[in-house]
Amino acid sequence: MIIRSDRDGFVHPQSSEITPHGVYQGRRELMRLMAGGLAGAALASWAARDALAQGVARPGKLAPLAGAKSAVAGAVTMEKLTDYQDASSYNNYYEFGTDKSDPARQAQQLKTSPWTVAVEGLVKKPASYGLEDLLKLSAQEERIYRLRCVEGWSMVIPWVGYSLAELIRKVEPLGSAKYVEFVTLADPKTMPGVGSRVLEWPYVEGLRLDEAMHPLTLLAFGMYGEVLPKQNGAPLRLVVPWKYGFKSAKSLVKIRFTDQEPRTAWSKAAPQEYGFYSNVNPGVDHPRWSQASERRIGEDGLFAKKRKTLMFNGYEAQVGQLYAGMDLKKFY
Ligand SMILES: Nc1nc2c(c(=O)[nH]1)N[C@H]1C(S)=C(S)[C@@H](COP(=O)(O)O)O[C@H]1N2
Ligand SMILES: [Mo]
Repeated sequence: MIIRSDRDGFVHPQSSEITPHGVYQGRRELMRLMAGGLAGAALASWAARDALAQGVARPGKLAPLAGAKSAVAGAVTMEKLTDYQDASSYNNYYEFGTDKSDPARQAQQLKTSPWTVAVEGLVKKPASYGLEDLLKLSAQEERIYRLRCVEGWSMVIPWVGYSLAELIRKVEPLGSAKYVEFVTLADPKTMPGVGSRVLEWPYVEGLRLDEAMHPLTLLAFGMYGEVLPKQNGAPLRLVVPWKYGFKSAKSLVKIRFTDQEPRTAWSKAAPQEYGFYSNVNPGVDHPRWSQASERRIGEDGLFAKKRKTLMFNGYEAQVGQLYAGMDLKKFY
């Protein structure tokens, strides 16, 4: 099923999204920072600089992690960035509670160092990678992705990381490997949520090998020019921008190559509601609500219009071919 969202798969900003007043304020703020010699950390990345110029996002106080502007097709959008404050305080991370405000508060006890990720299963070179090795494995890029949550909201976030394909190539999957399973940390000592029965722990996600190899699939270590806040999945997470947000597993500890479709946390919890594919699809409603439109976080004023949700979250030109000939109502 091919639904053309627009001519080239690129989402063009509406003129109403460009706010001269905000730009003006942002520039004044930037000049003030530069005059005070404070611009260094704030200018860690081009997107952070851009955000500042837009008068929207405010960087936090975490270690800088900059990335070069990505050349991957579809990895950049001109849309207004979600404010850092919103992106780091309105989260889904059930290991730290089911309320959107829980993770920002409770995830601070997460211990992210030392950290290792086991890469195993059907690969020629299984290995356990320390975080430092992973950070150096490939050049860090900045990718500005829309992330669309299955619950009906979306954000635009400048992530820092590199294509998961870089790591996959290093471990050399066997011909029999067809899927990749992602397992995330489940530590009852620091994660109050893993005592609850909303989901089976650890949180598990999965991709088909070709989806995992797609250049847009990002292994992210940072956002807004800094390392990831804990509530956003520190020290590393997946970001799969054409799939509902729950595919983007946080705080990864294991990446396993298999010949069987992985059983994912959400499909185990509610198989009729959350399938393995979970592609953003305005044509397939969730059994309990429509998926045709979304609310952009930060635009939730009284008169804010909902946005139409785009096929594959607007990344159809890049990923549509992965699903050629598939019935996407069946493989939801
Ligand atoms: N380990 C883990 N990863 C997770 C989740 C979770 O509960 N646990 N929630 C998912 C869901 S439902 C969404 S929408 C995104 C939210 O990412 P954000 O909080 O950085 O916006 O993370 C995903 N990754
Ligand atoms: Mo979500």
